[in-house]
Amino acid sequence: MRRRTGLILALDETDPERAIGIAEGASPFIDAVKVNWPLVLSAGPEVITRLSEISEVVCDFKVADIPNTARLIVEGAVSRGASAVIVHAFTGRDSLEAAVAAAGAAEIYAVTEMSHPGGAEFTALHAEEMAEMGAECGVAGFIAPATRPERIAMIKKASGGGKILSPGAGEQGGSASAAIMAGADHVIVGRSIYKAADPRAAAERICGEIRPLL
Ligand code: NUP
Repeated sequence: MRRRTGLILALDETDPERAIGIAEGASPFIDAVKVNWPLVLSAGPEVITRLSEISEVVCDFKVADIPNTARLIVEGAVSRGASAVIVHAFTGRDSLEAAVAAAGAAEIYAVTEMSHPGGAEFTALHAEEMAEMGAECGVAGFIAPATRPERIAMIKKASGGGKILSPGAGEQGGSASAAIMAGADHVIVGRSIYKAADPRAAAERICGEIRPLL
């Protein structure tokens, strides 16, 4: 994924036409749109292709499955136009390797620990090992929490400098600029943009906040 603005829009808006409109308005200020199950379940997987005509698309499917199923999901996302797919690292080396092989020229990002408080309960205890293992499997990078910026620095270091996409700024309490300063390459922001009265202006404001820090 190219870094131009440092901002990824998490498009969890479930009205398909509204979602497309928000992506179009925000497109000058974002590096990619991230789609998750809420939008894909309401709009159908074709929304991936439609959005890929506006911006790069990251499919946040948090794949957590056996290698064969991981391969099928990644192939389905990439064939519809995704530039990147998010998988869980806790599934282990064989599933990660299958995802990376299935992605071809697209990128795989692995979740080591999630940004919500529950993310610190179990997965954070093994995040460092998962980052080392993910780097050995050839993932492009990791998802690390803007709610705990010190963990961004730790995951980046443990992975040997892998790219970091960081959710948790805004509604979850984290700060986009603190995440970038801790080593995130891109911040992922959802509700603070798509629920704003003027989503385009919200994207422009966050972009203006982080761009000077890149
Ligand atoms: O650890 C994670 N935290 C997180 O919030 C991993 C994620 N993929 N996400 C996703 O990022 C979450 O599912 C949502 O799509 C987005 C954050 O949205 P918001 O809290 O900015 O609205």
